Amino acid sequence: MRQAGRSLPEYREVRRGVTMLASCLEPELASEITLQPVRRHGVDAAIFFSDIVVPLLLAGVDVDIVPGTGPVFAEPVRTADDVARLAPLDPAALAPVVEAVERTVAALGGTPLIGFAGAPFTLASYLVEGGPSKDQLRARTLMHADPATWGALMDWAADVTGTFLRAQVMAGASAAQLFDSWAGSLSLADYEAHVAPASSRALAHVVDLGVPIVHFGTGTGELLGAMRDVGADVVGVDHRIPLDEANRRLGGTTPLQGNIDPALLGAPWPVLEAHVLDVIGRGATAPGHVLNLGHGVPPQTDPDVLTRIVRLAHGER
Ligand code: 1CP
Repeated sequence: MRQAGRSLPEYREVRRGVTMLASCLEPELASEITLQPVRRHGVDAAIFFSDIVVPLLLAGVDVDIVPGTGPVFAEPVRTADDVARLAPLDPAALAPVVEAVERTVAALGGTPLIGFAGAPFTLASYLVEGGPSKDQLRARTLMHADPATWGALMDWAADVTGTFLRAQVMAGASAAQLFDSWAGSLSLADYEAHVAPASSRALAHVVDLGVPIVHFGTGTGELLGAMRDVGADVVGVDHRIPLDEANRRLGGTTPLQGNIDPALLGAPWPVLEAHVLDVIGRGATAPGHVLNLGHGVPPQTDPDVLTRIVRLAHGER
C-alpha cells in the first residue's frame, strides 16, 4: 500500500534530496524503492513505486507532491474551459515509467509486480479541489452543477490513467490495481451515475491484457458491488467492514483484498497478531483473499512489525 517505504530507513536514505515526483521519474531509483520492501519483508508481491498523479504530470498538468500534504495543483480544474485545456497523455512520455517497470520485473525474478493507477474520481477530485480535501465537496458539487463538464473531465482522466496502467502491464506488471481512494464520499447513486462509467473506461485500457484487476477504495462498504461491476476481479476493502461481511455483500463470488487496520500496527504484538489472524479467518470465507493493509502504512510504523505480519501470514511463527 501507499507509503510502505516511508517507514524504512533505507527508503529515507535513497530519497534524501530527491523530491517525490523526481524519484518516480528516475527509473533506477523508482525500481530500487520498489524492491526495498520486498527484500526487507519477504512479501509475495511488489507494488510499483510511483504515484497516481504521475500520469497527470506527464500529460502537462502542473502538480507537485508537497511533503506532509500530498498532491497540490497550481491551477485547479473547475470549468468547461479548464477541462478543454487538458491535453491527452502521449504514451511516449511514459518512457521513464516503462523503464522503471522493466528494470523492476527483471530484478524481482519470480515475485510478481502489481502496477497501479488512480481511478478517475479520485484524480478528478484532486484536480477540482486543487489538492487533498476531507470530503471532495467541490468535486461532488461539480458533478451535479455541470454534469457535461464533469463527464468530460472524467473521460479525460480515465484515458490518462488507463494509458499509465496499460504501459505498466505491457512492461511486465502481473496485476493492475485501480485506486479509488476517495470514492467512499459518494452515495451509491452518484457512484453509479457519475463515476462508474469512467472507471470502466479506465479499465477498458487493460482488460485485453488478461491480468487480474484489483479495485480499492476507502469507506466503500456501500459501493463494493458497484466497484466490482466496473470490471474488477478482486475488490479491496478497508478496515471499516470485516471481510466476511464484504464477502456476503458481494454474494460470495469475488476474491477480496484487505484489510488489516493500519492503526493496529502500533498496538502490542498480541493485539495485532489476534487482529491479523481474525482478518485471515474472515478472508477465508471469500473465494480468494489477498492479505494486506486496509490503507497506507503510517510513516512511524516499526518496519519489524511489518516483517512479523508477513512471517505470521506465511505460517513461520
Ligand atoms: O508504498 C508505496 O510507496 C507504493 C507507491 C504509491 C502508491 C500505490 C505511492 C507513493 N502513492 C500511491 C498511490 C496513491 N497516491 C493513492 C492511492 C492509494 C491510497 O489511497 O493510499 C493516493 C490517494 C495518492 C495521493 C497521495 N500521494 C497522497 C494522499 C494525499 C491525501 O489526499 O491524503 C500522498 C501523501 C502522496 C505522496 C506519496 N505517494 C507515494 C509516497 C511514498 C508518498 C509520500 C511521499 C513522501 O513522503 O515523500
